[in-house]
Amino acid sequence: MRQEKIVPYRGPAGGWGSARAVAKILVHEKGAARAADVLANQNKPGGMACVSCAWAKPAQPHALEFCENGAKATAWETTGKTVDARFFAAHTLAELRGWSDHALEDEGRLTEPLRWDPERDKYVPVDWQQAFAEIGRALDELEPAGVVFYTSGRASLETSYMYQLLARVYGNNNLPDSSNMCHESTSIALPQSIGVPVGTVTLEDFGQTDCILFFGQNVGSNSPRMLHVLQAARQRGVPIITFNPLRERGLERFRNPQSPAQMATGQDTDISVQYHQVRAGGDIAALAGLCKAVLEADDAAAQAGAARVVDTGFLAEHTAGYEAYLRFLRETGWEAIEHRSGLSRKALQDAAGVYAQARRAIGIYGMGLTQHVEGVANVQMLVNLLLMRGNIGKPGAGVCPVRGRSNVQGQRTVGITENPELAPLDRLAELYGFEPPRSHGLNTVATCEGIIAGRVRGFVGLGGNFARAAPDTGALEPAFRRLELTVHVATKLNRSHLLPGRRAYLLPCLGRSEIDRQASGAQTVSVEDSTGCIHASEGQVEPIADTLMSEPAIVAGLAQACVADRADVPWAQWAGDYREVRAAIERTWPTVFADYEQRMRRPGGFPRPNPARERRWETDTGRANFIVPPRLSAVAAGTEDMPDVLQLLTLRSNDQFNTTVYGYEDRFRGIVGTRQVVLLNRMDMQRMGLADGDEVELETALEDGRPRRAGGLRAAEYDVPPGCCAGYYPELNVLIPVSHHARHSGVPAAKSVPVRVHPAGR
Ligand SMILES: Nc1nc2c(c(=O)[nH]1)N[C@H]1C(S)=C(S)[C@@H](COP(=O)(O)OP(=O)(O)OC[C@H]3O[C@@H](n4cnc5c(=O)[nH]c(N)nc54)[C@H](O)[C@@H]3O)O[C@H]1N2
Ligand SMILES: Nc1nc2c(c(=O)[nH]1)N[C@H]1C(S)=C(S)[C@@H](COP(=O)(O)OP(=O)(O)OC[C@H]3O[C@@H](n4cnc5c(=O)[nH]c(N)nc54)[C@H](O)[C@@H]3O)O[C@H]1N2
Ligand SMILES: [Mo]
Repeated sequence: MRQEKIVPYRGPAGGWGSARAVAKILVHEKGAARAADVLANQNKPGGMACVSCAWAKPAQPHALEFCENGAKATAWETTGKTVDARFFAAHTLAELRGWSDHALEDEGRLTEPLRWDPERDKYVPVDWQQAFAEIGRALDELEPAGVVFYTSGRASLETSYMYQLLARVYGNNNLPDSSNMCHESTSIALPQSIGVPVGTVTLEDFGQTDCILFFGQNVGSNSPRMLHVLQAARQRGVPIITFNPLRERGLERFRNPQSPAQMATGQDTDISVQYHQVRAGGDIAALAGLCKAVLEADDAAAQAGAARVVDTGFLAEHTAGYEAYLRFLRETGWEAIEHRSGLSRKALQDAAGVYAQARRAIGIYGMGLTQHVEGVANVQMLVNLLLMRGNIGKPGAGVCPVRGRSNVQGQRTVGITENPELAPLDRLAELYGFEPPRSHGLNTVATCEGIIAGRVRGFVGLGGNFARAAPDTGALEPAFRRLELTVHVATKLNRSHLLPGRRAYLLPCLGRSEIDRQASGAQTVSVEDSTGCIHASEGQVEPIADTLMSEPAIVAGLAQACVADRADVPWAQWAGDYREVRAAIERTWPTVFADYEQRMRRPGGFPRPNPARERRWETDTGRANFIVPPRLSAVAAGTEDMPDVLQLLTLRSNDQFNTTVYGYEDRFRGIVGTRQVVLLNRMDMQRMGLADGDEVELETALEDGRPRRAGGLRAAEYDVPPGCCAGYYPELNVLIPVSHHARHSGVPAAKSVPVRVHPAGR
């Protein structure tokens, strides 16, 4: 039994706790030497681009350019532990389905290609070529419209390019990806507002900014290397203002583990100068309040004949829709703003006052904005605030979505999308002599619906843990088992692999940390970071088993087995030399990838073109658009004011990477030994007659005829705003209906799930 403990953590982010956590996982994974070889060059030229988060890799790296969680991710991948045929001979899938996410992956790296034997309910070894041939035949028998090709945002640009081409030659645009559960709200919101699908901030901007606004991103756990630029900004006196329902430690205080002085003296850097505990889904209102306060200050300045607070020159020359937006601000009362945001007028005016004094400001955000029913409007409201003072397209300013998986942004750049309008289909037709499908494909939500309804018959997954990361896992898991074909390419065993279709294959691949030798020698791959810079990445250690194949080789193997004669694609040649794939990518997008092979090796990589940075607006109006939000709340309409309903936000701990649970120490939140918790406000607990430690059950408060419940949870009093509660992802995904997702982007609304809390047994 693990010891469970929930006590407030008083230390900083970073510090000795961070150093100890790294040491602990290196020992646990029995691969410390392998990990050390990778870590020495992690995120540096000639090294490996970290497989954890997508934060920028600086041209001048620190001596150790990795963080606690980057080290964990590397140790996880370079582990000395392996699972082979013996393991699978000993366990049925039914038995393994009873294991925890942690226990499954903790067995170590997958080493042999496997096929499910339905008679014995076990995975048995299969020869690689045999597996490809069988999968090829199975795909051939299925209707292309009913097969999906999922990717999790880790696969390289080279693999992703080959994979989208495989899907399109096979005959569909069914390319759901992890981005559909993540920053898709960004990819929909930003093109409408500023004409680019990505952020406009680079690392240099952090050195020139005067103010940083932080919305719903947990930097201390999810992008810790970013703490270095934040610390440097704080040391220059730059104010950081945070909006987050939880008081996340990385946003409060940081002790740099790489600074001997800070470590020895125990001196921390305060990160946020103001911390506003906005209600879950309250950001549209909070941002409306900030904009309204800026407008009121501007009105006063205009009346007094003083310098204006808004950037009138920028507004006139570069924006559209400002008049309508002003009307919206004037019509929206402070009372509604306070009620919906949970923040006082005074608090919002204080924050706006700091913002209004800064000449250059950056707006950073993460899942706290994107994963709501009005996630797209959330992002557009942040842009509205920035536009009022001309904070887009000048040094030291801009919008900064912090992407999740290490190449999730890049996958879209090379054609992983279900939207045919975003893919260069004509160019693909011309280059490879086939007729690409023109109809819209399935995104993640449509894939879930299709699997549950039985319309989707085949699932091919390039990485990830779809059945666990997606919403409505209670309905999705049994539906997965009714599929005709499931194929997973993976490094470690996870729950999705235990839900076999009638025919099921599990194909083990090399990790990015491993040396990838092909016909032309050791290969390099490339990835795009959160700031739009494209970098080379090289494997550093010998593969854990010589039976593994690389992801490009597996994609080529699948393609040759089922679509070889349908297009003029040199699959085998590409798998033998990834420079050829890069040349093909460059031919497909000559401007973005000009001189790809040389430029990706430059320290800091090379930036993709970003017109908004230069104030060229590729929008419908040719200008940056102010967009009025449809409502003042981002949560599901009608659930805002239901008396017994709380808005549940699902969280990552500091000891997990998405569905990969490294351990049970959410150190910065002081939650140890358990993930089965619901964090509740003291007032809500009193109202419901709950005591700290009581066992409770959560029930989804959206009616569609299907009850959704999660039990065995421990109620814990915690500093969350009244009306909100929090618990862990993926355990609570059973509570999220597939239909509960962001409008326009389809991102599951995992940060505001309306729930009721029931004491156990009631
Ligand atoms: N170590 C580690 N690193 C990771 C990951 C990981 O799991 N582990 N995952 C990677 C991936 S794929 C992603 S997408 C990113 C995710 O990184 P983040 O974007 O940080 O995502 P989360 O941790 O889900 O939640 C973000 C924060 O949003 C806050 N929040 C919740 N609801 C609201 C709201 O309504 N308004 C506001 N303002 N804030 C809110 C939460 O309290 C939390 O602090 O991290 C990446 N990096
Ligand atoms: N409730 C709730 N749900 C969420 C979220 C949330 O905040 N709340 N967050 C969403 C977000 S932001 C995301 S990005 C998704 C994540 O969804 P996914 O990307 O699908 O899930 P991961 O847990 O990141 O996938 C882990 C698996 O990837 C495989 N893997 C690891 N490395 C490699 C590799 O190099 N190659 C291959 N082929 N496989 C590899 C391993 O087998 C491992 O088990 O979840 C989403 N779901
Ligand atoms: Mo993500």
